[in-house]
Amino acid sequence: MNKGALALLVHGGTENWSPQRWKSRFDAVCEGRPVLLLPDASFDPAEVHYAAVWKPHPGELAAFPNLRVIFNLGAGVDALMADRSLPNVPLVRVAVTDLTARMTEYVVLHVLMHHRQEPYLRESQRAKRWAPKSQWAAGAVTVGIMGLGTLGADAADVLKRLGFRVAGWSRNPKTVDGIECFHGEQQFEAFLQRTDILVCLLPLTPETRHILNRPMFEKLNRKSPLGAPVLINAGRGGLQNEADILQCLDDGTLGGASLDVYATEPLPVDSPFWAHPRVVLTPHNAADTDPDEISKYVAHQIERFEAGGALENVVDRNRGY
Ligand code: NDP
Ligand code: OXD
Repeated sequence: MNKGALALLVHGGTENWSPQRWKSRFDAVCEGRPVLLLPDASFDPAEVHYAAVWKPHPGELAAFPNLRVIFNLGAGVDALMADRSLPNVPLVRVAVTDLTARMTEYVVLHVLMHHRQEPYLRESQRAKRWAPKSQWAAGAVTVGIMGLGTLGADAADVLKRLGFRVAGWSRNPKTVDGIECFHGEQQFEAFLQRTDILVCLLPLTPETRHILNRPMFEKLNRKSPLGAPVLINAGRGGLQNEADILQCLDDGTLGGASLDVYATEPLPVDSPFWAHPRVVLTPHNAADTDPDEISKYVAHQIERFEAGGALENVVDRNRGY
């Protein structure tokens, strides 16, 4: 019997999201199953049982009448949730140790960069100025992580082991050894008040859109050795009010920001973020999804599903993540 086809829709545009690269990895792991790279493959839409997608265009997935499962090739599903015609089949997201480790690398790199005054030290190097400022210990700084899910929890654990005080904020109550846990709107302010470096690893949902804004930046702790609080956002651009971030950097409400995600991607060339002296900018590559790892992850999930097993990491469509 023919295996139901897997349609591959990848509209990322950057090197890691080269459609051909993903197609060759899926071909290698989907033995006996046709892998159709859209939009070019010629096929009967009724053959498609599975879709593996990154930023599909709204309406694209509704074209498959026999679709059984949608696999998002990343962790965040906001682009899919915005598609009103999204077929009502299970939507699986990425939650694997490879991606988690990559994000933890990014978070640790940027927390350390601000904690160890790297922007100042690089500036001193360029000016050939031998002028070290005194350095405080990690234990003098509280890192507050918004989103204590797959990614936030791992980053919190590693930061804790580096000696930082770590607080986390989630939707539901949590208990994590060595992490001060806060949840919900009621505990948001208490979480912000003790946070010196704010790391955002939230999903973008109607509840979290523009949550990173001036009134919340003003509640962050201003009495740490850093002088002014720092923002690190690797969640989604839609979480941040970009005009507020720029104004808060300029008036000292924020001392610095590491940004990986933006309201418009690619970031337009005329964005003030590119040249801002207190912004450390990366092009949405905090944690790439690796085609080798993720094609295997999807192929295993399909095999298990066809053998009657349960899918893992299915998105709760009511919550939006
Ligand atoms: P998870 O779903 O595992 O975790 C999400 C966390 O956010 C949970 O702790 C959840 O709370 C919390 N949360 C959600 N909504 C709210 C809310 N309204 N108030 C308070 N807390 C809330 O997601 P991941 O950790 O896997 O990924 C997080 C995000 O990171 C992705 O959605 C994606 O946008 C982004 N990402 C960015 C990448 C990049 O390269 N820049 C790469 C990969 C992901 P609770 O635990 O109570 O449910
Ligand atoms: C993701 C991403 O959501 O890379 O996985 O942004």
